[in-house]
Amino acid sequence: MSKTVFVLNGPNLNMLGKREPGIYGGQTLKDVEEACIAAGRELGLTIDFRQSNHEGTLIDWIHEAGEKALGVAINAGAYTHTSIALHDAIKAISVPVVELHISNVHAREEFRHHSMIAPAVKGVICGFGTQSYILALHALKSATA
Ligand code: CA2
Repeated sequence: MSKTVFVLNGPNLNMLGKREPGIYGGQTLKDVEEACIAAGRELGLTIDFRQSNHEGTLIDWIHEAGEKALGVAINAGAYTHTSIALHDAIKAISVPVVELHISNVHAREEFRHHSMIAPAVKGVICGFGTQSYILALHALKSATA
């Protein structure tokens, strides 16, 4: 059985650590990737970490994960709040998907309070800074044990 977990990142997350450190912290996406790989090693998971600014690419990767991954942790960025297509892609695969956010979206603007993908995922983690990624990996590990 595959031990690979896809960690997918949506639009603008390539800017992490370069802008808005007050909201998203000072770590770059590369730092987050390294932390996920290290946590994955502890959990016995291989991490396939990716980022795209394009909705269709994220959808292709979700389909790919459905074929070859144990599960998916996804920070869909602003597509979280808009994308029926991402919702449908998650519904189309049978491996568990954990939605995650660095910030507490519920403590921010009203338009961030609703997630289009939340009804399609196993569970949601938000508000723990970049530690949300590590918590999502732990959640996936227990969801697949
Ligand atoms: O808190 C999160 O992880 C979000 O998914 C981040 C998204 C936002 O649209 C969601 O509502 C919550 C934004 C990602 C953009 O990241 C940036 C990082 C640094 C500078 C600019 C953007």
